Amino acid sequence: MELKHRYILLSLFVCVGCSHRPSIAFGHQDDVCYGHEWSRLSGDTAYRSCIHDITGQYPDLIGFDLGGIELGQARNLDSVPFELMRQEMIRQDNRGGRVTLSWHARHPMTGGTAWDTTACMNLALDSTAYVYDTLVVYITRVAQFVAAVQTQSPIIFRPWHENSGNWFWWGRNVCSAEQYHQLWHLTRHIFDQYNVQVEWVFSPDKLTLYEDTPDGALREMKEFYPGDEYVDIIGTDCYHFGAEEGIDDYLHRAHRQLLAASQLASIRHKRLAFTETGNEAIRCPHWYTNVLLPLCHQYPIEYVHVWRNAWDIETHYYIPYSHHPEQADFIQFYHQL
Ligand code: BMA
Repeated sequence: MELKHRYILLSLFVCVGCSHRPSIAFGHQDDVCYGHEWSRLSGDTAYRSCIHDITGQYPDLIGFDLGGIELGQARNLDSVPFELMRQEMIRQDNRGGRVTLSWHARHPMTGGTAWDTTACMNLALDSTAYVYDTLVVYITRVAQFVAAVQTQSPIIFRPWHENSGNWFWWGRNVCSAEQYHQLWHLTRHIFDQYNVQVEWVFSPDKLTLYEDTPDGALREMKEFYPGDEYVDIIGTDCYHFGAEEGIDDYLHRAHRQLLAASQLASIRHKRLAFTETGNEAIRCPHWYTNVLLPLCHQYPIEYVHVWRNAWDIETHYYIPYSHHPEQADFIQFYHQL
């Protein structure tokens, strides 16, 4: 079936092809690379899309992750070949869809993964230290990759995400607000050198540094916000853990974070998005229509993005696959979003 899509243009989603799709775009990570129990990663499988499998439409937005490109690897941390990623970015753009890139970057000091929080940022950001050169090389490789992909719509680039958590080496426990700003400024500086035009997204996760009030959440958002000239879209990442018993906790965090993000976006005249969410294995029945849909309709978000359907981890999926019990609920959500 032909693509019905929407895309962001001058801060607005413009409806193309008379889609009956609603006004918030829906994104899915690695959507056309693999899905639950299938993959195109070895290069010999027919074209396929998780979203298309269940809706008959290609996704408005596809997310890819650059983790591994900084080392010059041919595949990312989830085995997606960068050449396949490049081709799919172009194909998505040609369909009129949008692309968002995240980056689970390796640690420039320890050589560990993005989740290595053993060292803090002092040396990485000290331009006289050798690790600074490593960080510059890492960012340069990302800039070169993005520069080489010529798209009509700008790529939505979401670096240094979930910084308010304590799980990444750019996270709050090992990277101060000042260092976090420096990291963004360096990234932007290198992108500018290569004349890479992207839409920059700032997307913290939980906001627990200050008191559990709207003011506390906004204060933390503001403190780590890299600055108006570095950001186009303000968003947040927030996951629902478990089944029904997790609803209250999820809604509490999601409202807290989306409210802070929307307030900051409004103050700074930026766009708003729900940059990552999901309920792994959709353990909560009717999660899409009962939990996510009302949430999305309460904030002026441009898009909502959910994580990947892994081909090799039985329970690591975020949208239903064909004949999954939640398929009908998802389709209803998809058309009402
Ligand atoms: C995580 C999981 C991991 C994956 C990483 C980067 O949330 O999906 O399996 O390696 O994202 O995509």
